[in-house]
Amino acid sequence: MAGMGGQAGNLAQGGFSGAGGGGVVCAIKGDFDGDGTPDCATVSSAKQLSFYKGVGAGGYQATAIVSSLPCWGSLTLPAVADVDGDGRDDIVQTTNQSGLGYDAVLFLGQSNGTFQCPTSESSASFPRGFQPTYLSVTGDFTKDGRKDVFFVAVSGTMGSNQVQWIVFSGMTVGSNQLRMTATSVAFILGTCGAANPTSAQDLDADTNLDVVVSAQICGMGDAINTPQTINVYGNGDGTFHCGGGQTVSRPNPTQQTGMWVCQSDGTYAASN
Ligand SMILES: [Ca+2]
Ligand SMILES: [Ca+2]
Ligand SMILES: [Ca+2]
Repeated sequence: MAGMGGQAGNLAQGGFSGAGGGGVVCAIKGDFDGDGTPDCATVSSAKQLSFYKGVGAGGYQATAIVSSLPCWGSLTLPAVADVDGDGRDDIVQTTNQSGLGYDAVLFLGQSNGTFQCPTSESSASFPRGFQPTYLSVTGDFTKDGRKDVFFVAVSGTMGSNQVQWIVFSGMTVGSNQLRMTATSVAFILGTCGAANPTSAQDLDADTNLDVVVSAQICGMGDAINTPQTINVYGNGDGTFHCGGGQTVSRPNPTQQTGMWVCQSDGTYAASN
């Protein structure tokens, strides 16, 4: 570890972020080897994923176990969850490196601290023409006992930005493949709009996991309106419905004024 400089004990600092005077903060945290103690993963500029085994109390072994990641370039805001159900946390990362659209890639945590990389570039794809927004939340949205990853996807086309709720689910233990479930949402955010999930919880106590989304709708002159909270209610199979007559603002000026109003069938409809 020569050249790392200055750290004491068994706290690894190479590759960690947020060290500014208050101790180290792990960039990607999860129990990747399944021993019950949180571990840390980092990615180097050489496209190698490093695993720092957790030793408890927020510490990590200083010596990394390095995986070879021939199909990956970077990890940005990855989701961490045990999506294949083997008791070890995994990493789900979105990417557009195929050039054909946005994909999700699944890296399976292994008991020896390495990660199993997909043999093909993609584990699953977003609907063509749609791209994920920045954040994700995890939880068992399909009620099969395995955690899934929820994204908001937008079309990104000029003047519209249609919205879909996207869930990626694991297939079987040890499989790098994901199943994508999309729910089309009958409203748009406007060109400058944005939306991200902020938490997963059972909002309506029907045992199906729901999602709270924070959305910003385009206002006049492409100004961003005040963020609004959208409750996204799970159907237990990876799809979702709206509820409670909830309304979502329509962007100006392209869609005029008015709201999208949740109908009794769980879909939104425009109302002037
Ligand atoms: Ca661990
Ligand atoms: Ca796993
Ligand atoms: Ca699930």
